[in-house]
Amino acid sequence: MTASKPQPAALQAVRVMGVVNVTPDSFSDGGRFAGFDAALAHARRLIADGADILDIGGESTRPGADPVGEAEEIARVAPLIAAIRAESAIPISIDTMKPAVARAAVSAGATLWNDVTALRFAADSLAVAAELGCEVVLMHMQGEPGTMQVQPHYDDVVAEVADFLAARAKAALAAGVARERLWLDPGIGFGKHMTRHNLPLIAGLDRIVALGFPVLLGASRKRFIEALDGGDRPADQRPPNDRLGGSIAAALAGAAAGVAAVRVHDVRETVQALKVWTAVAQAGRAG
Ligand code: HH2
Repeated sequence: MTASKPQPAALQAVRVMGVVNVTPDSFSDGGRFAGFDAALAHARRLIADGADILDIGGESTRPGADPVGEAEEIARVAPLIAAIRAESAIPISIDTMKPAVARAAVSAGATLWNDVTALRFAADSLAVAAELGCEVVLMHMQGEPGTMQVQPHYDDVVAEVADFLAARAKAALAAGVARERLWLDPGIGFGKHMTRHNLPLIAGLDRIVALGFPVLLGASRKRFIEALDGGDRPADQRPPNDRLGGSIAAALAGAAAGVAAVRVHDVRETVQALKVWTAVAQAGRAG
């Protein structure tokens, strides 16, 4: 009699979150979808391309971006969320630090609050998240968006990011956010040296996954890719939308580490890459 082969745990499907920036100045697609019609058309495109979640943002987080007032940010995102919700059941996430914007977005149909400040921006962020009852992404950032890339420092980047995220999850739970509604995100590019911090973080994603919450990875089109593949081209010939290969490589590294979702600009290509990666991984397990 042969011993039965141990059955590996089933592979978890990685969800694809498509980015819809309704901003004039986002780092990779600023201005392209700033108007309502263009943004709605882009959202439809991402749904058709296979997105599992849409992340709607009305304020850029890149260093040097113009701050946006609450009313303006709501005017950018709420009608768009309502229009998408009217025609699709796709989960919608709101990318904002402001509780009032999250509140308006949830009223319009969003079910996830993606906060790059991990509910630290306003005194009532934690309480509003608990009250809204939506899912929440807690993201790690060292410093503030305007200055975060000025000499970020860590002794052990993976340990420090993991400790921060665990502490913020504890704070959210204590404030009344349900455990099953929490996500964690290491915040690639947010107060991180392009290669010295972002690469070990991607390599160490399994330690963030081990905290026991779904993990979101946002590496799409970020500058560390250009740091690895800038070549000799002058800066004006290295646009962020020339980082597709690197973005997909990072998404697959996330899949291998067990992340629950990847936040990407290029949905179609990422969906295809994940399908092939998953099929190969499954074939390897079955064989
Ligand atoms: N990255 C950006 C914005 N929001 N949210 C999470 N949870 N994780 C990320 O990595 C993340 C995020 C930056 O990308 P983008 O939206 O394209 O640019 P901008 O902030 O300039 O609008």
